[in-house]
Amino acid sequence: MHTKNLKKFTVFPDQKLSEILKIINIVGVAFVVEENEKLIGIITDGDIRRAAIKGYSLETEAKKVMNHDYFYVIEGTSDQEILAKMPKQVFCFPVVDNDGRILGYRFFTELTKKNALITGITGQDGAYLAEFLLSKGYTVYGGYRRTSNIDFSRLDYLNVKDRIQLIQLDVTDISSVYHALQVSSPAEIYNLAAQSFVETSFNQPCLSLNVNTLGTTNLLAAVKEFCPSAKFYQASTSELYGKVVEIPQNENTPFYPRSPYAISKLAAYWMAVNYREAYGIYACNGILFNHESPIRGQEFVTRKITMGVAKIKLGLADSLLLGNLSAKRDWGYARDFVQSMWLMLQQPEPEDFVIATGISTTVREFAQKAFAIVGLDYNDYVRMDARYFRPSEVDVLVGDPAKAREKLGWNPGCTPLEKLIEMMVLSDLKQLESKL
Ligand code: NAP
Ligand code: F7E
Repeated sequence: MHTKNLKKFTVFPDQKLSEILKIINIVGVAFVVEENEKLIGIITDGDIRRAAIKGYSLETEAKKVMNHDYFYVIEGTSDQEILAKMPKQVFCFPVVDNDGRILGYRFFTELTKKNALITGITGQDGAYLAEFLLSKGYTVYGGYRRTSNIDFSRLDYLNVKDRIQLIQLDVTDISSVYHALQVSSPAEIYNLAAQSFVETSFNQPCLSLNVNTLGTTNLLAAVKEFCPSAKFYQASTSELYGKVVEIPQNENTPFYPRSPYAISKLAAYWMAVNYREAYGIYACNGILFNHESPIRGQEFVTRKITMGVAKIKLGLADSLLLGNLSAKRDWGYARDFVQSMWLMLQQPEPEDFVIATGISTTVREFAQKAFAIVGLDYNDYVRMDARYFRPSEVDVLVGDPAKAREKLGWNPGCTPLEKLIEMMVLSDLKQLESKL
């Protein structure tokens, strides 16, 4: 189509829609011009459909159904140019060729789509964070490691597995770290990979240090070399406070780690701080207190209890063996907590944040509440077993989330503990019943 032919497709804003439609039916577009023939916008068959959906009558004049701000782009315009030219956020806009033919439509979200890399995608937080980032429009890359029995059950549980780009990644293998960064070119990296079970860290301290400390260092070193502008989230932990020196614990509370796990995470914490201070990497530590869910690992005390309750209720077990019932933890819901990870990476400057509910509960009370949900008394079933006591215990943890509330707008009271326990018990009952 030559430029002079375009005149055939020009209309005035006040022209009758029936006339405009005749033109649009030919090439799918009409050019809206002023009296002096200066182009002021285009109107497309898509606009007409949108107008109809919005409930306008088909008699509406062109200007009422024209694409917002008359915005369209010529094929080949770069995303940066489009964003710079865009008068305001336009949900959907047409792409035309030089002859004015509509080639298709693009969506604003495509222009701003970001890639995120999550290490430890198969874990509890990996699954919930993937779900959350997908809902925000991210392209999510998830690092998983080859084991003899790869388990994607949490991703399946949340129905996200098929929407994630899975990459083989063991954080202790620097070549796989390089590869993952290259493939995903992430704007944001969430380092959740860890040997995360405190008890195991007493038996496998070297492995815990290798994965948790060296793994984090591998990632930070690779970020510095290959994607220094990527934002980095480090999964730090309330275990850093260990033998606590003050109650509640905040971002300024001194650390006193009490297990190889906590020590490995403390070094990783400082690695993140050091890469921030030394190289200007946007690295944040999320100092998260315990957070649980129906997909929590069954070795952790909360899920061990809720699964135990479900088994006892269904006659599949007659007792539950636990260790230190007096330990106190600040327990929250993982789905609420992962949102704070993202919020940390949206701040103007990288900082560290405590994420907690501010309420501490004993293991005993947790068990009492869980048994009560199915009408049982925990005293009749819970037995103490020395095997589950730790060589050095963390007696009490309770976090002060004031900074996160104020700076991130994160709400610590999202899901009450009673609700969380009920959710976990009911989910475990359902899971077991489906196998009976
Ligand atoms: P999780 O369920 O134990 O998940 C840990 C993830 O790390 C799994 O996907 C695991 O993969 C992966 N992983 C282990 N070793 C790896 C390696 N060498 N390379 C790559 N991936 C590896 O832990 P979570 O509860 O989701 O916690 C997520 C992170 O937050 C962890 O770093 C944890 O230490 C930290 N954190 C958790 C809490 C909490 O209460 N949940 C609180 C504070 C901090 P496999 O499936 O292959 O084992
Ligand atoms: O223990 C006591 C145990 O293993 C909680 C990890 O996500 O949160 C988690 O670490 C408490 C401890 O979690 C049993 O002695 C009693 O005092 O559920 P847990 P954790 O050690 O607090 C932190 C924040 C993390 O960062 C970690 O990655 O419960 N307890 N009896 C027991 N614990 C277990 N596991 N099993 C028992 O039978």
